[in-house]
Amino acid sequence: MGIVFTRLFSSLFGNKEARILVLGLDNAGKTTILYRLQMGEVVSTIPSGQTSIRPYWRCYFPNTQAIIYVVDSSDTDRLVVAKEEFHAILEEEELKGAVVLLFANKQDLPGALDDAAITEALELHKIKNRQWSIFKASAIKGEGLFEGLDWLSNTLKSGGG
Ligand SMILES: Nc1nc2c(ncn2[C@@H]2O[C@H](COP(=O)(O)OP(=O)(O)OP(=O)(O)O)[C@@H](O)[C@H]2O)c(=O)[nH]1
Ligand SMILES: [Mg+2]
Repeated sequence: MGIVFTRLFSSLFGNKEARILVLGLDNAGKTTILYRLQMGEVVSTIPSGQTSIRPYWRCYFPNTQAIIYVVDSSDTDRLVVAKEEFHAILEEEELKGAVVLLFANKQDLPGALDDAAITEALELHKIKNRQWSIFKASAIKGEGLFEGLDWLSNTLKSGGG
């Protein structure tokens, strides 16, 4: 699981700062998405695969308004792990108020599952008391990313997060 913390200063967010965590298994496409979006300033990046340092992530959790969770939709072998990591994040006390945007990334790859299939695999119907949405995306092609961010900015503007 890799994690990236970013602050967005953007007209999308009404020129207000939004504190956003970008999470997902290693290789999901987090860095590619942030690069594509030319997202503000990346505050801090923690490399993937270091489960031992996970407790230290918590210092980044306070005041997070939104979580962007990135899934490699073609990596069907690891969807169970992606699901478990996702639900563990939602359990974090300090992230209880955060809005969740999911990207079903790598839609350009053959065999990629669509948003409905990822919704099922990640058991998103179990999400309670939280605004969330999932978007198909291809970070490589630049598809679906702005649709997702648009939803996120509207949701934050209307008081979510
Ligand atoms: N085909 C395809 N490849 C993608 C897409 N998004 C990312 N990739 C590729 O997947 C690999 C991993 O992408 P990264 O953005 O580095 O993934 P990450 O989530 O930042 O990975 P870690 O930093 O290891 O946690 C790279 O080779 C990317 O080029 C996509 O939409 N389609
Ligand atoms: Mg990365």
